Amino acid sequence: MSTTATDTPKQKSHDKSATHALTDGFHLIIDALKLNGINTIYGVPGIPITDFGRLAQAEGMRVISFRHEQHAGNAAAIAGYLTQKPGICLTVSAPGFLNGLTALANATTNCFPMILISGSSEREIVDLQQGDYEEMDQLAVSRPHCKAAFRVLHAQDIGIGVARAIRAACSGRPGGVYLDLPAKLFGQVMDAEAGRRSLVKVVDPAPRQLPAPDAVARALDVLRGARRPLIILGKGAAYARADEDIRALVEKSGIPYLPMSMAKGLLPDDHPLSAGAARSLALKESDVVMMIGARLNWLLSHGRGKTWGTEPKKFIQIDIDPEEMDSNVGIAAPLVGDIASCVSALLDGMDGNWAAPPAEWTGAIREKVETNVAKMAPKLRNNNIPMDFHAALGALRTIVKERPDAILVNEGANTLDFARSIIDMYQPRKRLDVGTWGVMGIGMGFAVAAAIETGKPVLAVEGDSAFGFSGMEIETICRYNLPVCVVVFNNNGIYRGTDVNPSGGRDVATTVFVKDSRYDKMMEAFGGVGVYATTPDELTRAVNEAMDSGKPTLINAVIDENAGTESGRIGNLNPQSAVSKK
Ligand code: ADP
Ligand code: TPW
Ligand code: MG
Repeated sequence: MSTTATDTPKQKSHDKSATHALTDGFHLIIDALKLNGINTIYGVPGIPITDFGRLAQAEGMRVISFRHEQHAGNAAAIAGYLTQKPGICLTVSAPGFLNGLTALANATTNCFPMILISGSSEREIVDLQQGDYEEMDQLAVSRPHCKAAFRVLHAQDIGIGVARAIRAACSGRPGGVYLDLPAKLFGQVMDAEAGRRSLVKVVDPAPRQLPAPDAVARALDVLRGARRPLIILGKGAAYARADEDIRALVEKSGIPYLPMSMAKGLLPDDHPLSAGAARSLALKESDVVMMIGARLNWLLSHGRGKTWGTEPKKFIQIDIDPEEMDSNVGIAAPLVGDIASCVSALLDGMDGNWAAPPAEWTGAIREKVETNVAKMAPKLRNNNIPMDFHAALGALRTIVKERPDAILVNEGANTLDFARSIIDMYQPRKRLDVGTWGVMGIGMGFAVAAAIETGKPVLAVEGDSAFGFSGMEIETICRYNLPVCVVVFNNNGIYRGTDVNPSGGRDVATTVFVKDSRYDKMMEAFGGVGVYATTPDELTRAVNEAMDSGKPTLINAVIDENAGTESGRIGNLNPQSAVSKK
């Protein structure tokens, strides 16, 4: 017996008149997800998955509908990061799938576990390219952008298909998985009991991977020989949830540490061993660097060049992916395994009389931190009108200190770079940002999922351009009445609001927006609270009110349009024309 995807299968699934109970593709997918502890779906409805969303909701799942699949995908990706379970994004075929694919690729790049589930056209039509409604060979398109891609053609394979997707997303280096579900699959019917038996509960989806004892010994040897050691914590370390052991490792070893952006708060940023405010010195002068869940990619200048000084360095690297070793520079002591096991093995190997690094080194870092913090302090208290980044972020810094369990979402160029260095974090996994790609558009998707998955208040600090990529999702935030406070740093454009068209022609410059836009009114349009803030005091009051009330709020913070610099702190990456002057 077969049905079309638009039939409502409700009557069928529990058909009392049949000789035996039946189930179908819709219910098997839902049951397979629930069996594996997955209870939330982020998506956008439409053919052929509209009924799937309805039925999932009817079966008690949380189904969060977005205005655009990319933001549903970003929500799923960060849900994966926050929970260690793959976040699910559900889309329609071809264009919906492609919209979600950007987020899937971003999840894979950032090592977040996520599954993109898209409805698709039947293979018979796709493979002959006969022009179906929203036809595309989605499985082939997805492959280069994710860790694994699977298609399920028969209802009895749904259990194993979902299990493979979960296993692939979570085990080893986490990442994005694509699951292709052709329209006809949803309506396929089978015996309910056989269906139940076909489901697979994934046992131990991310098995521990113990490091080899000789690799641990080698790492400890290199560390013992260091005179100016440094630990770099990455978002892999935050993801791994080995918070206490990582703190113990830092404190027992007495080694200064540098948190990558999303690892901020793994240890509180005001910890005496934090080298956060002495980053340049720490990278340049260190002689041994232990990377924990961080890659030597562009964010660390590939481990070479001016940033790293002239002294030769030895690297110890802890990572679950063996191929990460030697990807940019030679690794003296590769430690392959899961971070919890590796860190615990290192702790075990540090005997009682482990010597702290020379005071000369830790003292130099401490001194630099204190000098830089003192230098920054007055800038954070300035009362310039319009506000500059420092004044506005000085206000937000205090709020985050007072509300350490709030989640900070952050994107933009100057808005990102300044916020990252100014706003201290105090708890793990509280800072969510543009990640490995420096991608704009994660803002509202991350904010929605952070609120849904954690129940904590969310503060999204957004450049006005960055906000625009996902701005329509404030309707989603209002619809689900989420405790999200969005602060738009409105400097009238990308980097600055002051550029002029070099030709003198009628169009405005490529980086400027409508002057003095009122983003706060967008929020009001959907029933949320909109606030227009021009001073640090107004900003402080409005954010505190939003965080206390939990009401969806958008604060348009007016920022000096002259205050920013091109590309924030990575202007050096812009290629320059050799023949024309800007
Ligand atoms: P950051 O951007 O913060 O520097 P990256 O995303 O570059 O961090 O690096 C994260 C690294 O962490 C990846 O190489 C990934 O393989 C690794 N990783 C993720 N989870 C674990 C884990 N549980 N154990 C070990 N390594 C992990
Ligand atoms: C998907 C390029 C990097 S930062 C940025 C863009 C467009 C916006 C900066 O302006 P904003 O911040 O947000 O107003 P501020 O404070 O400096 O004024 N498309 C994607 N990703 C990236 N990174 C870009 C474009 C970019
Ligand atoms: Mg801007």
